[in-house]
Amino acid sequence: MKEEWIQKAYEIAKERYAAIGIDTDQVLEQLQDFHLSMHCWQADDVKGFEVQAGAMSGGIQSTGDFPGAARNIDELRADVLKAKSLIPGDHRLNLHEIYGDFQGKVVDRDEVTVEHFQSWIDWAKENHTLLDFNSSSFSHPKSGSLSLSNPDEGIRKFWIEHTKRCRDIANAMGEAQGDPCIMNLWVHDGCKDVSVNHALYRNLLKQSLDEIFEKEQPMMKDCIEGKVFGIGLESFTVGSHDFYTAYAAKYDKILTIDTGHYHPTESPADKVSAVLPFVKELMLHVSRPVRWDSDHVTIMDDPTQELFSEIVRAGALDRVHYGLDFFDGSINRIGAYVIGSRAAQKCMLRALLEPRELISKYELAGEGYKVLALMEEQKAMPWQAVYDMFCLKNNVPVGDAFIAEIEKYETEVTSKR
Ligand code: RNT
Ligand code: ZN
Repeated sequence: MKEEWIQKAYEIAKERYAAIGIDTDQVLEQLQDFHLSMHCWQADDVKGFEVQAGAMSGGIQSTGDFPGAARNIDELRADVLKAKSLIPGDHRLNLHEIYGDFQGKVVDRDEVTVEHFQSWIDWAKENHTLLDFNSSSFSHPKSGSLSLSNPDEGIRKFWIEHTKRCRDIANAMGEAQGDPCIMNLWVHDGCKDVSVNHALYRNLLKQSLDEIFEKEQPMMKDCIEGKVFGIGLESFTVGSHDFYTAYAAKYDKILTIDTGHYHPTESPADKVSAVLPFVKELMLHVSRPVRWDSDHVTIMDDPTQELFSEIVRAGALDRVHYGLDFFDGSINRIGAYVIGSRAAQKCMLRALLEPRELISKYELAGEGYKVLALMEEQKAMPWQAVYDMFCLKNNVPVGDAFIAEIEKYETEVTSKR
């Protein structure tokens, strides 16, 4: 697209937004300060680099076998950098423990140390990227149905040890980068069928968490993620949304909201203002559930828009961490990163461009139709011209021009794997 057109369209958009009290130049600055935490696991369908890796388990599943998945750490790093080069702005990288640099050695989950992540820390520094982290309780012979809530003390202790070590690693990453590393804890624990031991499992999970969080770790932050159910664990989830909301509120943890982890008609966006009076910060796992927690690539759909709008409306921009969590193995994976990340950004941009003050004034004055009218008008405002300008300013392809770049990378790199 011609630069001149982008400039012209932006100037017109700027005037249109100014007329409703929105300064687009200022919004562009805010968007520059909006950092996604890109999940490393879209590049290889959540496989990771453990030498002893087995089949995927733990209630999650990646479907599709599009050629070109990253097979090792170098390929994954190259893919992430390629994706980043097509996404405007600076973004963090979110690693799972199974993506350590194990150097061809079997390192069990209760043996992992920061040395297995030193090359990531160095890579991140070289590439001006901040790291986030996750403990990994799935896809392991000891995953079973229950990990941190397992009545078998040996198994429980194994996962407690793993998670404690992960916190040490996250803290070391935070120290190295001079910015707290956000570590997410999600365990799949649950029951396939009816059970009379819900309380037992939840008490055990609480005890395990208490032990895990005992150690002060100043350069990392803990977040905890619940869900409705996992595959093969359909009847009961130990770490439900209620469980973790209560835990986060009581023990001052970050609550993770994964957009695929609620009942189909439940609104993740509505959680934002409901929990913010009680928890200091939120972590998002932006995804797209299609009929179940399918983790399709994020698009600009209504639930995603509403989620970002609710954060901006709540004045909570600085209390939220913006993780992505989709993994589609059926399409070009770099394409998946770029589409999903850009969609999340566009939703944030539209949220920032909303004339909140004006709409709120009408709402508080009881002028309901004006509220509705303005909300409807926003849908057709020229936000796209503002996003194009953002891409131009950040030196990344504008509009669908990224397709050609991905095609080239596919021909030259991923199709040869
Ligand atoms: C699973 C959770 C969890 C994982 C990643 C891989 O339902 O959403 O966040 O997707 O940790
Ligand atoms: Zn998630």
